[in-house]
Amino acid sequence: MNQLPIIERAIAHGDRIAVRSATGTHTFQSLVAKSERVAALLLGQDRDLDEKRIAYLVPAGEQYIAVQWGIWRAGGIAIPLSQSATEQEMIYTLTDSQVVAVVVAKECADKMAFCEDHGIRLHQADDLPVSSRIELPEIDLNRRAMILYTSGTTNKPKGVVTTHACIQAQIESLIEAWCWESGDRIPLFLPLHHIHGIINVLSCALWSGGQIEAYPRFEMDVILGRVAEDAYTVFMAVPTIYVKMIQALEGMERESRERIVAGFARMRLMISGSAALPATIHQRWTELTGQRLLERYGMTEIGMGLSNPYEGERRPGAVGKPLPGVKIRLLAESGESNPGDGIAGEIQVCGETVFQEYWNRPEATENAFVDGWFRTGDIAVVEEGYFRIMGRSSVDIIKSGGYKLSALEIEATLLDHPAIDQVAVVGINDETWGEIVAAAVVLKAGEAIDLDSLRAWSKDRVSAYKVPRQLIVVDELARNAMGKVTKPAVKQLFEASQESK
Ligand code: MLC
Ligand code: AMP
Repeated sequence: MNQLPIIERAIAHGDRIAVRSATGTHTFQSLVAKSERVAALLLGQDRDLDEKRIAYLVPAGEQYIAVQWGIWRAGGIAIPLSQSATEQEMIYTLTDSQVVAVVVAKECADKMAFCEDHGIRLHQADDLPVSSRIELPEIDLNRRAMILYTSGTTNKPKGVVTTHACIQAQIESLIEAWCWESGDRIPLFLPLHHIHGIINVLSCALWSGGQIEAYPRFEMDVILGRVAEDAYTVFMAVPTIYVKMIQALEGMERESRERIVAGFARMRLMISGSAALPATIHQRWTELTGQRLLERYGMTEIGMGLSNPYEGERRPGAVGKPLPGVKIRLLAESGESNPGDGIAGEIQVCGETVFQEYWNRPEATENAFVDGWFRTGDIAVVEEGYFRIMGRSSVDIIKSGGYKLSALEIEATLLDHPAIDQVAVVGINDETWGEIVAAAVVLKAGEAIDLDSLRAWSKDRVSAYKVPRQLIVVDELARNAMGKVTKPAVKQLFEASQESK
């Protein structure tokens, strides 16, 4: 029978090692076999899941891959859940996507115990049927494969739907551009509910027959130790991780630093993306390791769009040119398409790598496109042939540690706080995190609040990276003529308070 291309390739990679993790080493063959057992578990007596949504909470490693592939092979849509999501956030994702079943690893089982109360079937990833030879459905590549939840300019995150064909196009574009090969070895420490970890690291490595070393989170000391042992040929991270590694290397005694730096220097490729890499960090990394970081630009809805070249100039502060198979235009405010060097416009994208739709939101999907081009909301210019990102058209989108956050979603949560009457959330610049979440609040009469108590209260309601890091209490929030809070004025409040410190 015809298999999905990712499975066909894994079968061909056979007994090569695909994953190293705390549970040992695992071959491609064993991943394929295990994914068949996951498919058998999910199918039960059915012949095809027919695009039913199956969510999963499984740490990075062979089990994660087997579950993702198993859902696909059974004909389901895979929805990876965030390890750091709160119960409220999980319930939102599961309800919005109308999930029918959740697959959970033993170590995450407690977090999903609430499923029973919501009528959602819970499967244990460690409890797979022994026999595996079942008839699996043939999967058309135009069927939906995955939904990733992403924040935007609306209050709640939206589900970004990609098909098997779209995922394949995203992977093949990167394999070509970055010259992935079967001898590659890469550490995987980014969260596996976002495109950076899932496509750029996990899927590209497995597609090419390379090897992943999986970590549940960014375990810097262990990973730097492995760098010194030449464990990796490729490295991909968000800018915050490069900042943290620079701080760690600078604080180290010389001998250890030199061993690690030599390991970095020998890698064939180091990439940064998901948020702007400050030119100063780009330069400092080169000074320390001799590596010229390759910065690229992407988005959940489009996969990767722009990239500095594998061969040739990797320009600090710029994100390069369109990747293979990706069509990009800049739409200037004047309505002119590709207005010419130095004139800003919105990045718009079309091609096979672009997502299909927002799950169950036809209106949002329609608004996201103009004449077939997806509107990213990111503003850029072209300078001497390279794109440079200037910022976003919405102040309500915050990028912190590589995570995209909606100021509106955080505001809606903070409004439930008993002391808060009005609130405005903004992202303010931060050397390590890119931006951090800052909240300006107007209190209800007679109430008081401080940052520590607000953080403690928020932690149970939103993921840790959405918790406010700065707080200002004001008598009123500056508003424009339409009565809307002016966020630039709120940002200025925080900037002024930082300067006065
Ligand atoms: C955590 N902390 C923060 C924070 N996150 N402080 C400010 N802002 C934030 N965003 C605090 C914690 O509360 C804690 O404080 C301390 O920092 C350490 O927390 P941690 O969770 O242990 O940090 P760490 O594990 O080092 O995580 C940092 C990170 C992680 C950078 C590894 O944030 C991460 O994995 N980010 C990647 C996200 C990603 O993959 N994005 C891609 C999206 S796809 P205390 O006081 O308790 O010590 C996309 C498209 C594309 O964007 O183009 O790729
Ligand atoms: P997400 O919605 O989480 O996929 O995040 C996508 C957003 O991350 C983009 O719309 C950009 O705003 C931002 N982004 C990704 N890569 C870069 C980069 N290299 N420079 C600046 N911003 C980036």
